Amino acid sequence: KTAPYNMTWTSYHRLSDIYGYMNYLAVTYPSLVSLIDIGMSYEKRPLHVLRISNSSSPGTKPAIWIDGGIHAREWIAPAVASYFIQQLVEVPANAKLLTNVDWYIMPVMNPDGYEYSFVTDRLWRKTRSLTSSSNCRGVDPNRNFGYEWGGLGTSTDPCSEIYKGTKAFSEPETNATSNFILGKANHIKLYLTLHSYGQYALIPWGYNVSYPPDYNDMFALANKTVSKFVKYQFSVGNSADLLYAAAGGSDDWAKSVGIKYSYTFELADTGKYGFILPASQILPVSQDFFPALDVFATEVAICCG
Ligand code: PAY
Ligand code: ZN
Repeated sequence: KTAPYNMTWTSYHRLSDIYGYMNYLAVTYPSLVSLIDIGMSYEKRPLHVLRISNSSSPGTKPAIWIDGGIHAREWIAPAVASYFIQQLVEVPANAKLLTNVDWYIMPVMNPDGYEYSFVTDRLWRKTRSLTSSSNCRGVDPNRNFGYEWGGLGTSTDPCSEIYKGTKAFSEPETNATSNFILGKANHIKLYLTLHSYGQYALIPWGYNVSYPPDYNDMFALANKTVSKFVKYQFSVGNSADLLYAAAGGSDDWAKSVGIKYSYTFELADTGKYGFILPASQILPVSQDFFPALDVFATEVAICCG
């Protein structure tokens, strides 16, 4: 008997396979999973979020948000996010992760870019919206969020890889995502965005080398989390310190709207393959990371339950 979906974690999958799997789960486990359409991309692809909750009234427990695929070419991120979905929903031993928290997982925040990176340009990073330059498309979604928008590490040039867009949330993808999160801002206590590569756990602020007042709490939790990792060693620190200043990132915005824990995790590797991480590493990367979810869920239940 073959599965009624095409998803695996041994190769990278097109959007239709990832969405097909999310849809399958929503139909198969209606008491646990809801497929939420939060809007449309520039090219009119649906923006799918999966809510995983064993609660009869979701919204009463604290929640954890995880997204991937803000950047098109970082294929490991949607693969890992969809692995988390699979583990949380389909592995009974992981049901304990649903006891104290609800999960919102958006594996592909930038579906137009993701598809474009399969079909046309493997190293595409941005969205696919038209710009004022007829030769250059797309905005860097991770420079398009509305906190300190347009600051350091951003560009006004539509041809730049770090083009910030014409205004904060100019992109339908960042606009829909931020509106959805804002609507749940009382419940979401941890925001995690998956990128690659570098093996870093990055902590706000990213717009400048400066630290939120509860930076130490964020640092302690990130450290506890990465100490679970066996195969892939991560460095933990402030974004602007460890990498570079970059304003308009989703993590800064999430922190700015009051989500206590907000992180950008740069997944494997440290540069050998970079964005072109072999599919044979999807499972090792995902399995190494998965125990982090328990660390996060435990802390969120304590801090904010
Ligand atoms: O929080 O400072 C932050 C985000 C930094 C990321 C960004 O530039 O948006 C870092 C890059 C990313 O994942 O997009 C790192 C990769 C390797 C890149 O494209 O340079
Ligand atoms: Zn990225």
